Amino acid sequence: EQVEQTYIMVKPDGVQRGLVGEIISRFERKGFKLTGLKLFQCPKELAEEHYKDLRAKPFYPKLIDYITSGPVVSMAWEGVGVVASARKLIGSTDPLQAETGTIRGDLAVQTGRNVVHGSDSPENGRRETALWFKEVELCQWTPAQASWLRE
Ligand code: DAT
Ligand code: MG
Repeated sequence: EQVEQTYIMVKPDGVQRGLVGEIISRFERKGFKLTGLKLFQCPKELAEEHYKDLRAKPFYPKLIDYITSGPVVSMAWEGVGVVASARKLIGSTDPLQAETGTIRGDLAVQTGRNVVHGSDSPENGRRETALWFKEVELCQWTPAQASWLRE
C-alpha cells in the first residue's frame, strides 16, 4: 500500500470560530500521522497559487479574500489512504449537503465559509504540502501507537 500525503487547512473562519482543536482532533483520532503544523497568515500570492485551477470562477476573488482574511492552520498528514479518507472526514464542499458526522456537515452552513480544506488527489496532496511547508517544517517520525493502528 502506498503512503500518501495530504494538505489539510483550517480556514480563517475555523480559526476565528475556535474550531482548531476540534478539527485537528478528528484527523488525530482517526489514526493518521501529523507531519507538519503551523498557524500562518497566507500571503495573497500563495492563495492564488493554491487555488490557481479556480481562477476563472466567479467566486475566485472572494475566495482569495476569504483565505487571506486571517490566520489559517496548515497541516500535513500522512498515511495509507489519507487523501480520500480526509475528504470523507471533511464532507461535501457545500456544508448544507455534507453528511452529518463530517466536519463541514457538523460545523458549517455555507460553501463560502466551509472551515476546512483537504487535497483532492495524492498528486495534489504532495503538491500542496510542498507549496505550504518548507522541507525543514515537516517531521519524519514514528508515532508510539503505530503498531496498534496497522498490523
Ligand atoms: P473543496 O474545498 O471541497 O475541494 P473546490 O476545490 O471545488 O472544493 O473549491 C475550493 C473552495 O472554493 C471551496 O472550499 C469553497 C470555494 N467554492 C467552491 N465552489 C464555490 C461556489 N459555488 N461558491 C462559492 N465558493 C465556492
Ligand atoms: Mg478542492
